[in-house]
Amino acid sequence: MEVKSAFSYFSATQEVEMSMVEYSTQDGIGIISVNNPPVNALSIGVPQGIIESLEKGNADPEVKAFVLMGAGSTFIAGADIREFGKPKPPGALTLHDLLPKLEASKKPVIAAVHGTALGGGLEVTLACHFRVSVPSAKFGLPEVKLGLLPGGGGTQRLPRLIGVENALDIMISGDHIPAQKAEKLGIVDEVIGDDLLGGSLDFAKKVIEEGRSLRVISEMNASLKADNPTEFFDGVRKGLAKKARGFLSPFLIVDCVEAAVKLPFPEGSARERELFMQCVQSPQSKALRHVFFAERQASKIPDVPKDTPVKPIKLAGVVGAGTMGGGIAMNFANAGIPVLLVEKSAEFLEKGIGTIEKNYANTVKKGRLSQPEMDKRMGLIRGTVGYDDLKDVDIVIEAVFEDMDVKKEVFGTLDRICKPGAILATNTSTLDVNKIASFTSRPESVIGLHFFSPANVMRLLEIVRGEHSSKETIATSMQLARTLKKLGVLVGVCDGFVGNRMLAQYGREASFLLEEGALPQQVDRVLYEFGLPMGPFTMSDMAGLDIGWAIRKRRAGIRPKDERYSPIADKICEMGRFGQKTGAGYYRYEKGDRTPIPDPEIESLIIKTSEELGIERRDISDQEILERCIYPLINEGAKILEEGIALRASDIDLVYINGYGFPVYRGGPMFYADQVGLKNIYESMLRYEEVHGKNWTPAPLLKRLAEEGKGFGDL
Ligand code: 3H9
Repeated sequence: MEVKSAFSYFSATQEVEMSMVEYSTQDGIGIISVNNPPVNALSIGVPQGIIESLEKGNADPEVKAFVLMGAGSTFIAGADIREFGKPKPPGALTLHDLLPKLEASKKPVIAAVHGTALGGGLEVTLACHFRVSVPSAKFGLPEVKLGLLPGGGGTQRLPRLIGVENALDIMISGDHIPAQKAEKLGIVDEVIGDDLLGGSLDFAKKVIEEGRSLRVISEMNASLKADNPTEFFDGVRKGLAKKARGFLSPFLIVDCVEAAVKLPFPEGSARERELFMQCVQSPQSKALRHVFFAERQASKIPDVPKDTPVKPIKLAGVVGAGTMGGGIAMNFANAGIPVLLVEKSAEFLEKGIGTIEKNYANTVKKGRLSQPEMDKRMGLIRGTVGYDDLKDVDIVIEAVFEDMDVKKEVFGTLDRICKPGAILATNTSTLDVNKIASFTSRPESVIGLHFFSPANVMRLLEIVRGEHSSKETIATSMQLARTLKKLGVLVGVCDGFVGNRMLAQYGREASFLLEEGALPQQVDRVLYEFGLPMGPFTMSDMAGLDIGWAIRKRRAGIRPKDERYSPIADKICEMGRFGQKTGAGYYRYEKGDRTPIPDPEIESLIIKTSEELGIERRDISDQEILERCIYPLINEGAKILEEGIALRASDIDLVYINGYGFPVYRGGPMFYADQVGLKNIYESMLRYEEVHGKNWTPAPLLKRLAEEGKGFGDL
């Protein structure tokens, strides 16, 4: 393929020439190739490059059609997310300049997709007259995941092409659609073979030879007919109310599609642009864009370079077939990796495997897994009593009782039995990984892999780096997280690591609020309205109060005498109320129903406790509840950062969003703190410190940043 010309974009500051769009011709077809690695985003310069190529081809009588494609590994993966909110250089042409030019081309434009056509990338294809793709291509409008809506005509063109309901599904879910489904829906005209260029040139020749008329989607209105659009869209909004609670953009997507149905294309498009701007400027979109980049950043470990050797994991072992162990084993089976599940007795093993089977069967019942797939996964899990079979595993994850003596025995045995180089991981959520490593002769192979319950569902994996964990062990664990479709975040050793250490602060203040005048339902309501799936007391009832009680009893002897301690949870446990599983905890529950019902008995218990403690109950504002619960998280996060337990503030955000339900649209506690302003938080903390003492002493890092007028994002 002869490259005849290249569009060049000169960066004013860097004086660097970049060929972002290449134009060439072959057999009378103009080939426009976007070359903007890594994902061919529509950065400044790309729309202009495509426009100039179109103009060149339209002026060339030899050229009869165009193929628009991506160079490298993908088609266009959307707008350049880094450019949102930044000023455009004067005169820079945008997607909005490009799209009408594509549609208006007198010569057919065929989008040829490989990799992913996402967001603005898919919107570019919708302005082309035809779309073809290789079988492995994927399509989607994932803007919603960034707190945005498809702002390049997607909300107006996609419903015209595939109908309102299908288009809404794609835009509201943000899911990637495989080529075959895209063809069935009518997004793709033809799935060509694996030869992207050859196949798309053949398709273009067919279009020319058959004299096919150009399909201009903005002029196709047939799919938009609806009997009672107002009722239909209200129904969609109602359906979203719970699913998308707290989110802005899914509802604005519905508004845009309603505009597509009710207004002519130009007016619908104007509405889309207006609502897109509202999204881009919203704190939610800023937060979600922060999370997008945070997730990519988390995989980068400064002292573990990308080329660190990674051990292949072909066979895994899990010690302990309880709830956690079983869930962890399912992760391996789901990823197609055979796994040995070890228990100390046949009875425990049978019970554990039975639970796994039941879990899979439920998923099959819900239609989310096929029976043959379930059988395949069950076939990958082999139960065994005793440790001998673990001699061949590449990694073993211990998920036994949280007791150092038990861990000592298990790790001593694993050290003896497992082959050299095998990774010995612990799923501990509370114990010292360095101490556990010291029970082996190979501390370099020991690491913490802290899964969250239910382990087969929760996306977070805290990867706890021990003092001696080798780079290879860390790199392999990070890679394993990706294989298991988890979000791996590297943390250091301390009590509770990142997540549970922060949670402890949150739970502590919530219980003090009860003593001072609040009731569980008030605290829970405030945090629910903030965006958490549930407040701390509903959460405790769900998780079970007995586990925390046992830990508190164990630690009673070592608790400092001057530390404020709330006895309310202990008193509730003493009544035999362990939460949902006993039908009562902070709330009461009707049989077979998980709805928490405020209980006068608990109310009296709380009021009586305040009396006993000599605390005069007062009205506590929602704002105080929010600050008292969230600011300690932030303060602890600052300490965690300072101690180097987390590599970056955004890692802490990911832990708290993915492990503890912090609303993703608030970007995590540290991002949220920057939005509130560290100075404001610091000053509030000082006020609370005056009343409540040293629990509220601001972390030195928080103090420094507040005084310097900076945020965690500036670190
Ligand atoms: C949009 O299009 C709005 C329009 O409707 C309207 C406009 C008016 N921009 O994920 P990876 C970077 S909104 C800038 O590790 P993978 C990413 O940060 C957009 N950068 O690779 C990373 O950088 P680094 C709608 C981007 O192979 C590198 O590329 N589109 C963008 O696992 C590799 O990324 C989307 O939301 C971008 N658009 O997955 C798609 N995309 O190396 C977002 C990626 O410095 N992107 N980067 O860490 C994705 O979903 C995945 O990146 C993709 C590749 C599936 C494409």
